[in-house]
This record gives sequence, structure tokens and C-alpha cells, in this order.
Amino acid sequence: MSLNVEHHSVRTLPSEKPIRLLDNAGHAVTGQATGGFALPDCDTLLDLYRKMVIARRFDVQVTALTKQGRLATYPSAYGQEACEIGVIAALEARDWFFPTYRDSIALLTRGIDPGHILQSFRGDWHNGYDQHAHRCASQATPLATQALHAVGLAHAARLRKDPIVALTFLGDGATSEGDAHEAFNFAAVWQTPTVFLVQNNQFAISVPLWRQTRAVTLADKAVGYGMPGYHVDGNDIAAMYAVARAAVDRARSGGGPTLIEGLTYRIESHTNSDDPTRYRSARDVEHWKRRDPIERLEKYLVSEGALTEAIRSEITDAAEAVAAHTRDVMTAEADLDPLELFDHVYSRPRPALMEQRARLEAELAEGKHEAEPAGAAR
Ligand SMILES: Cc1ncc(C[n+]2csc(CCOP(=O)(O)OP(=O)(O)O)c2C)c(N)n1
Repeated sequence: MSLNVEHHSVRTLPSEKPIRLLDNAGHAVTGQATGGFALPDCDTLLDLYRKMVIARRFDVQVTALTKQGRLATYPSAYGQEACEIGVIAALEARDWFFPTYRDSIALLTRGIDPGHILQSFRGDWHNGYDQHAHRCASQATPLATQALHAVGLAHAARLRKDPIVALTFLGDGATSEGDAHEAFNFAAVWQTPTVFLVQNNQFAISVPLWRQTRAVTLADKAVGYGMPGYHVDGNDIAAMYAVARAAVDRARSGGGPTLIEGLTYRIESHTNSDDPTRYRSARDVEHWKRRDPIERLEKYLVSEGALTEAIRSEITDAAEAVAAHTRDVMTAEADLDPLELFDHVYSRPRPALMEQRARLEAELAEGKHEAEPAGAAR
């Protein structure tokens, strides 16, 4: 079957210096450093600021709840808000999103309820949200698998002449996976409407980027597949949004896939089970904290007179409301049936598994697994 793909290839080398529209002091950047992208208007930037403040408040709240034992695990995106929010905000409601475990704040920005986003992190076997209603796949833990799913869905949409875009996020470490290679290659060969965001937060758990690749930038990888690649300051939401909007528009109009690398930093630990002091210095973390994406945009919006005290306090209230709702849903006892654990493992369960199930059922009947009262001594 002919897909009628035009046989033109792209050879654009990403810039070695990341594309930037706002510098760290919150000043608008001009000239070559912008990569030809225009600074979004103040209304758009104010909306992005609002989304970032809410996202961070949510993230801080969830990290605290995890320390209280309300979630089994939580991979924080603190410090990565410009990547997460700038790119998800470029998507339309009809488009699809294929996230990783790191991308809860992008799902929040997409309008999914905190309790539903966090359901699997709390230990439920089931994904908590309706993927079709939100057009968001479940958060993938097996690295880079979601990239292939995004390409598959985009390819199918293209065949059906459905003008939607599939966006997927990957970490820097995930670019070493075979699945990432296959996804990039299929997307370019088939010219699928896919946008890849590689969030280069510089670590794959304890493995630093320099152990992961010899490429000068991760965006360079796009060239080898024949698609445009952009190396962007991942703490500058103005740049992330502008580049993502262009990539989404190009994908929708039949221009094929784009790979965007957002250069950022993971401020928190990989998850709550990780101790980052064993593999990176406090000085590095401080260096990146001084490049905070929210503070940068705030400085610009204040200097433009777009962020007033009244707006700031309205945004703080909205963020606090999200945090309070998150606390409420996560401190309510989960309505889970532990025996469900055995239900969907085998079509014909093995005898040993059924024995375990019977044992757990008996223990539950004896009340052995009842939660301790709050504040009980350990
Ligand atoms: C296929 C696969 N191999 C290994 C792992 C274990 N693992 C979980 S997260 C992670 C590091 C991923 O780093 P990166 O892609 O940079 O994303 P980040 O966590 O920094 O967002 C690894 C190796 C996994 N989840 N899937």
C-alpha cells in the first residue's frame, strides 16, 4: 500500500546553545539565540505562569504526602515545569498525549483530577483516569515504550486523515532504549504527526548524561533520522511553548515529526526511594535552583506590568485549592480490594497463586491487615 509520503529529507543541525526567549534575569532575548522564534504575548505567558505555579504546588504537596506514606512512590518534576507545562499547553484537546511516570503535572494541566492521576502511584493496579476521555495514555514506566505507542496512534490517525497530533515525553536516559530509536525512525520514515519532547534533566537515576551519550546535544539525534530537532532552554517556558507550538502546527499540517530537547534539571530525587546526594553535589543543585523556570517568567511578567499583586494572590489561592483537594483525596482511605491483585494475572490461575489468594482472604477475614489507627506507635 502506498502511503504517498513525500521523499524529502531534513538536514537542520540543532544549535549547540539552547534556544532561549527569556534569559535567567527575565529579560527578553533578541537575535540568533532565539532561533527565529517569537516571544509569546503577555496573556499567553501569564496563563503559562499560572499553570506552572499550580503544578509546582501540586508537586510539592504530593512529595509531602509520599513522605507521609500516602503514596507508594512519586517521581517529582520540580524544576521541570517549563518543559512539562510549556509543551503540554501547545496541544489541543483533540490531540493525544503519551506520558511517563515523571509527567503527573502535565496530566494535571490537561485537566485530570489529582486523585485519578495518583491512583496508580498509591498502589492501585489500575490506571485512575479515563484515557479516551482525556486523550492521555497511562503513565509508562517501561522506558520509551510510550514513544512507539505515540507513533502508532499518529500513524493510524494519518491513514484515517484525522488531523490530530500525538505528543510524547521521554527522559534523557530513555533515548538509549531501542524503543526510542524505533519510534524516531518510524515517525520520520512515515512522516507521522508526532512530537517528541526529550526532557534532558541530566540524570537517569544516578547515571549522568555524559555516560549516556556522546552526542553533543540530544536534539542532534533528530538529524540522523531525518527530522527537525531543537535544542531548547528547558527552564524557559516562553521558548519551550513557542518551539512546541511550531512543532504541533507542523505535525498537524502534514509536515511530520519533530524532536525537541528541553535542557533542564531534576531538583528533587529520582523518586522517594532515591538518595541523590550519593551521585551529585549540593552545589550543582543550587546552581540549577538559581535558574528556576517560575522565577524567570515572574520577573518578566512583573517588569511588563502583567503580573499584579491581585493576580498573584488569585493564582496562589487557586494553587492552594488544588493542594487542599489533593490532600483530601489522598488522605481518604482508598477503597481497594486487596484480592483484586490476583484477578487479572492469568486466564487460568495456577494452584500456587490460588493458595496465596486463599491465605490472604483468610487473613483479611481475621482482620490481620487492618490499618493501624492514625498516630499509633510503631
Ligand atoms: C525498560 C526499562 N529499563 C529500566 C527501567 C528502570 N528505570 C526506571 S527510571 C530509569 C531512569 C530513566 O531516566 P530518564 O529516561 O532520564 O528519565 P527521568 O527519570 O530522569 O525522568 C530507569 C533506568 C525501566 N523503568 N524501564
